[in-house]
Amino acid sequence: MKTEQAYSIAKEIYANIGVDTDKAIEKLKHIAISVNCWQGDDVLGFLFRNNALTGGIQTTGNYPGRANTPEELRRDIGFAMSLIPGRKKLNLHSTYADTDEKVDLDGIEPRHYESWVAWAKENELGLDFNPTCFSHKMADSGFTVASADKTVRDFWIEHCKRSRKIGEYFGRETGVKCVTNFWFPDGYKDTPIDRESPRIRMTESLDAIFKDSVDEKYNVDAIESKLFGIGAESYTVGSNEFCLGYAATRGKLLCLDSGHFHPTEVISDKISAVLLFVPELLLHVSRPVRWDSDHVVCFDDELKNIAHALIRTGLHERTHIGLDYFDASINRIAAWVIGVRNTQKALLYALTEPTEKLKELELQEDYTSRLAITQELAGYPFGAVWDYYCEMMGVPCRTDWLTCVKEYERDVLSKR
Ligand code: RNT
Ligand code: ZN
Repeated sequence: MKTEQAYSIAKEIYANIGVDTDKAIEKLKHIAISVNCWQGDDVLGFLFRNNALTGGIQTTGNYPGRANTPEELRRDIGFAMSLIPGRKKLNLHSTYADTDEKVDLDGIEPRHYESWVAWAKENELGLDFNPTCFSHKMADSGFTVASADKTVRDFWIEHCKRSRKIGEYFGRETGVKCVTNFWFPDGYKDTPIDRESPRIRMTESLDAIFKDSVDEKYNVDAIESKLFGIGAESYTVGSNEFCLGYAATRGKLLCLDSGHFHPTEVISDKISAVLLFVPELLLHVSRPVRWDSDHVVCFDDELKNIAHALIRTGLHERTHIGLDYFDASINRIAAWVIGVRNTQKALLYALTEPTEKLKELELQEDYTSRLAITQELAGYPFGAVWDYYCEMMGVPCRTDWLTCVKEYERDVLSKR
């Protein structure tokens, strides 16, 4: 059956429960997803190509075809994006600077990212940014801005200050506000005696980083929390409570990474709680498997719950959705396409729910109907709406994109 025919039947089925699928599609079109550049080269970046990945994060696998230069990475991301419908942003780490100059992290400037800005403009993309407080000799002690060593702290403060300026430059140039996200790996492998001093130092460093004002029209800052890292199992300075408290008292965005929470703790329930206290939220959508393993985002229950938490009460309007994973065991382009398309699918799934009706039932304490309807909805022809959306946006339907990725692997990746 033709995609359009299937859609018109699906549209009618949804109309019967008061859901306008055309409207759902129209909304989805405008929700941007920020694509993690680091999936393309296993978080190596270009400034210090030979540095090992540190900071308690890890890429596993050695699938062939990794991008080795900014040009290769742009080509790969551009190709992946051609298979993904709707609005996108590109999320860069500072180490992805594209320059021949020998520059360290405390010396980065907007000009080192000019090629990315030109490329973003050409492709009508917004840009997001991240200081890179890991994979560097100044982070080898396991501490950056919370270090007891002032020289170390000052180095990272300078790096972070410059990162915000680069974010501001991105926003001004692209016309799309940049979110600069601050994540610090600081922590101890074994149980510390003093859990307070590093947190005091991190607070002071953050205040120093944010002292200069940056035009909020162009750049906003987010703070990302974490529970533990590899080699930092016992104590992480930037815990959830620390970051939430900091963001709430300083008017910063909070970044919730779905990979960072205890296996029985999920972020979908945190969204409505924290947005009462911080102005906006940044998500790092990921998939933890037993630890913060950064598996490719799947269309699973938690992803659907995250989408529901955003869409049902309109909180997506105060949330920036970014992805954060790095899987080197499968085709890296497929990894991008699968993760972004799944995220969009989950949003569409939430957009095709008769939410108002369900809210009413909830207030009437008709929990039987609430459960019955949500369970029946799982069997609705949602796939037909998604396929129709892909077709109208001019990107491949269903698994057709995989054929394109296989061709690209044969013609481009396998020759690297
Ligand atoms: C690490 C954080 C952080 C990184 C990226 C590369 O635990 O999730 O966001 O994954 O910045
Ligand atoms: Zn993250």
